[in-house]
Amino acid sequence: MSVQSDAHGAPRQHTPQSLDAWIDEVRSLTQPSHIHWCTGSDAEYAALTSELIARGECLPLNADSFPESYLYRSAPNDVARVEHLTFVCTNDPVDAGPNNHWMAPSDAHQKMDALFAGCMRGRTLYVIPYCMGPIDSPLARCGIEITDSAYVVLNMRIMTRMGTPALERIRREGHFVRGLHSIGQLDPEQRFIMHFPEELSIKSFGSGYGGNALLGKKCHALRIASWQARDEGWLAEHMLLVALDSPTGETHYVAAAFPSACGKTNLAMLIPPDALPGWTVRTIGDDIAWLHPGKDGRLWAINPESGYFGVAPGTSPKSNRNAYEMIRRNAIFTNVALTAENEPWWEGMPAGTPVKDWQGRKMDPANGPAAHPNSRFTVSARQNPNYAHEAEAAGGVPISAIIFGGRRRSLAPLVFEARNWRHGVLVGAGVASETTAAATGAVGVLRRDPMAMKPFAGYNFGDYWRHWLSFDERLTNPPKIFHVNWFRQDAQGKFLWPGFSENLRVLKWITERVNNRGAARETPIGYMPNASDLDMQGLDIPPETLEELLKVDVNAWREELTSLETELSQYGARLPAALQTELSEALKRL
Ligand code: GTP
Ligand code: SPV
Ligand code: MN
Repeated sequence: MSVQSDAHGAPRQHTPQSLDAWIDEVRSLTQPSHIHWCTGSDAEYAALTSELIARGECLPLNADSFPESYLYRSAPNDVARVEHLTFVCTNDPVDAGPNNHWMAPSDAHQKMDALFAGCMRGRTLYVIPYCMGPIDSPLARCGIEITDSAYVVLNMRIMTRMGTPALERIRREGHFVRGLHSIGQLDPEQRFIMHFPEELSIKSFGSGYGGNALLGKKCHALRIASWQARDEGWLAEHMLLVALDSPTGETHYVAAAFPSACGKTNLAMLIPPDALPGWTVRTIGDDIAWLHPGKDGRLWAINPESGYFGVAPGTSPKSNRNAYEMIRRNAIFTNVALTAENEPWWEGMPAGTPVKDWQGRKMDPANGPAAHPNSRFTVSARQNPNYAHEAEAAGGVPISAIIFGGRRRSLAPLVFEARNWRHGVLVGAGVASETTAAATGAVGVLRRDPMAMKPFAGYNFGDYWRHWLSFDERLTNPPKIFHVNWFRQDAQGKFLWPGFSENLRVLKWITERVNNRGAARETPIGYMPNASDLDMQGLDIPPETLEELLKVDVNAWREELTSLETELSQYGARLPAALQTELSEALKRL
């Protein structure tokens, strides 16, 4: 049978009645033994944790050093997002675009419903009502995830505003995004993540991990929301959101889009270096931002999430003391290693010795790293010592600057500023980055990742850029757009820039540019600081290294933009002419 009841195509309004009807349909399709409506209470969280522990699916960690924290090990074949199994199912394949895998909605429903048939026999079906964004915010949107994974419930409780208040809002508003998820048999051959943006629904089968399974996150808040945002005149982006308080008492709100595992959580939680006293960085969000044009002509942003699903490896008191402190209680660790003291461990940890690797095997370096490179912590944003109270603001925060960035060992300088909004859209469209362990597949391969949204844009990139360009008209006071790269390397593979705390030096220049104070030189790729325009006090970097970081290799950039032109041409008639014009002009400047 099919859980699809009315014709595909038109976006539907979900009435409270259709919520109950949908649950009924899913129940008869999946045949669970029990149904549990999640309230989001502490008692529910505790009961589910105990159940997982009793079944041996989850381990309590050292109660003294990591109170109320747990280790979860996923299936070894299920450790990251699976882009090759992720589909956007629109009636017209062109609407999904060359940037997405596509399947006809009717075929996809048939395929998925066959997998879902009877899949919850002997299992509990959890109904998770959740709200993406502050519960009282008009910019927030609700969804319901149905899942048979208690681990998903626990994570969704941390990552979203989950439970009774969300259900009340859904009953009141009468519409929500429908997400149906089952871990199935965790068989990679029977694993698909399907999106039906025209129906505002998601079906995910066969994975229990991260963005494949926590449907509020990438599936709803990016793929489905980006589609809704296009229709309604806003943007759903893979961006951190941060408040920068300067020594002179100004606050700037900045959004930054970097691809997966390229430094969003770390930048969002930056601890200022001692050499730059008086600065404070407060975190609004670390992964996703929803941006709306305000009546004042500025762009206003909320973080739809309420927790962090952060990369564990590399997190240490040295790289980020706040992140390290934040995860020492009430945290879920997934696929990290374990010490003899029953403490979590990963590569980059300053102390401790792993005795068991991420699969629970006796530690043996021959088996590779102790923690999986995409091992993660899940923790409430409120545990961040520098949590920004503005994260609860119903109307969001006004954005001064948008930063794009990627992980590039060569070419892209430390920082440059786009000439204007339209040029900034081209800069975003040109983002390229070396692949990371956040998705399955080869790591370290340079690929195009426009706006860090390659895996997450729920529609044709051509239409997406057209939508971005339209904000030139919608915003009378648009954010300035920048590009950064913390990942330049020398011939020996050593990073040229110290990164982490020291990135504040670049953010400082960006806020000066926003205030029309910072000095810059005009280059063929945009405005760039001279070495003397960056505040480098207390940081010992050889002048020739800094020069290398701020150099524009005109020949290499010409090749870069020529290859971008070839890539953009695949969008054919959907590619906005204005973007092509912008590119031609950029090439001419080179
Ligand atoms: P997702 O959650 O996958 O979207 O990742 P993210 O963009 O939030 O990345 P995160 O901040 O977790 O960083 C990923 C990896 O990059 C970690 O191993 C960090 O240690 C490393 N990293 C972050 N910032 C920097 C930096 O400024 N310089 C260098 N060299 N490495 C960094
Ligand atoms: C990412 O890959 O960008 C993440 C992790 O933030 S996941 O939730 O798996 O998408
Ligand atoms: Mn991410």
